[in-house]
Amino acid sequence: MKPDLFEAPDYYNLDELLTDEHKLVRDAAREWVKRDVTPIIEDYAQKAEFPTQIIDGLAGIGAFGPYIPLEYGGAGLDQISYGLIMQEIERGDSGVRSTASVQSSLVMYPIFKYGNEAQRKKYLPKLASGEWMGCFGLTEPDYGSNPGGMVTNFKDMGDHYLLNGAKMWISNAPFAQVAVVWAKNEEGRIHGLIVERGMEGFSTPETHNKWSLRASATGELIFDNVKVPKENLLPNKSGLGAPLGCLDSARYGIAWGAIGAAMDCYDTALRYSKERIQFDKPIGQFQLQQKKLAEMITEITKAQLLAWRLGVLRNNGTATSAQISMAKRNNVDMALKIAREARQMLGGMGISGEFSIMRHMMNLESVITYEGTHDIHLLITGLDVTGLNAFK
Ligand code: TGC
Ligand code: FAD
Repeated sequence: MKPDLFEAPDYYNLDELLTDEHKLVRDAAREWVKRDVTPIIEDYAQKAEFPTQIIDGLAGIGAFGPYIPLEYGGAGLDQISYGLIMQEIERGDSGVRSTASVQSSLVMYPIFKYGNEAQRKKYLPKLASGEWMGCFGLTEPDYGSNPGGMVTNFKDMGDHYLLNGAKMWISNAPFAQVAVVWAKNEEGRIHGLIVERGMEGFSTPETHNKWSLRASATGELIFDNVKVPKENLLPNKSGLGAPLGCLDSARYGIAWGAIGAAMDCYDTALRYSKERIQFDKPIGQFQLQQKKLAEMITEITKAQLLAWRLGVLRNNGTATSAQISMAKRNNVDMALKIAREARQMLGGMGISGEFSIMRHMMNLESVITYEGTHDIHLLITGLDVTGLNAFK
């Protein structure tokens, strides 16, 4: 891996829209990624292993529960700071951002929002410090885009619940101590349950042979007559809207994160275009390469504006789920297209682990699929503007 010379593009002086706190938080995350993530991440991606040694650093930059109040161990920051942290982490690697997204928005958020005070006090501080890692089980082998059809279920046995079923494609599953699991009760109503490693009948086999998000651990969650204590049910919200509410928060973070991956690809291609000589000229002097770079910086700038405005709406508490879908869809697609173009600009070197581009490109194939596929988010926008539901 080459030295990390990353310089963040800010074509429209968007820093002027940020507060001093935003910039402080962003710069701390940027420095940490340069020091502790980019020097090692290619090796971990190559060997398909999550670098557990970065967990303390992620906690240190406030990546675990950035917007969770300080009294529960969170960083007590606003939504734009949260977005900027995700952007910087994904500049390093989407898989590392996945680990942070899941911990914050899919594990800490539901415990904070739908849990009771005892659950908040028991789990949130340990999750914020990284002492415990969490995962989120919604997707099942036969229910991905349509999670409402899930078959994982629990029965009331008087003094405990009995949980049966299986989840797949679960980020952090192989090492998580805590799983927030969505399952149906006997009336078919979806509830969240906190399942802990060590409960009898609960296992988390790892998913191997991924060509994407290789530095993130993915696995299954298997529940074979797991006895879950009654106090582990999240009491304050049920129905499909409960897990989908968590996804709103995670999808928002991804809209920012994707900008980080795109910025890294653009910055790498820009630098390469000035250094690589062909036909006695830097390749950046050829109009075809300039077109690619000009389009990349235009799309990054548009995505930055979209994410910033969405952050303002989130801070005001007025962002709709459909607005979040639009930003997730647009920004991930933008990043994936930039990664593909940037890879071509590096020629043969574009496929090498000497540079980050191919890794970003492969990672983004997962990012455009998880948290709602590109198609699903388009249909959410379609429903929002027409009032006509393509899912029913
Ligand atoms: P539908 O009938 O539309 O809605 C059911 C109930 O949910 C409410 N709702 C929402 N609530 C909060 N936030 C949202 N975004 C919401 N969207 C819908 C809705 O109002 C309704 O409430 P109520 O009270 O009337 O019951 O549901 P549907 O079955 O038609 O499905 C809609 C659809 C397709 C949009 C939804 O199911 C969907 O988003 N599917 C995509 C599934 C998905 O995103 N899975 C992600 C799994 S987690 C993951 O990928 C983590 S990767 C993490 C990482 O590594 O970073
Ligand atoms: P399907 O739902 O089977 O979709 C297949 C294709 O059909 C897609 O192109 C889709 O867009 C299309 N399609 C589906 N429905 C429609 C429709 N109505 N109209 C038009 N086209 C449609 N899940 C979790 O719960 N927790 C996690 O931590 C998690 N982490 C993940 C990590 C990775 C690396 C990956 C790859 C996935 C992860 N997921 C996780 C699962 C992810 O959310 C699902 O893969 C995703 O929601 C899509 O579901 P599916 O794979 O079953 O695809």
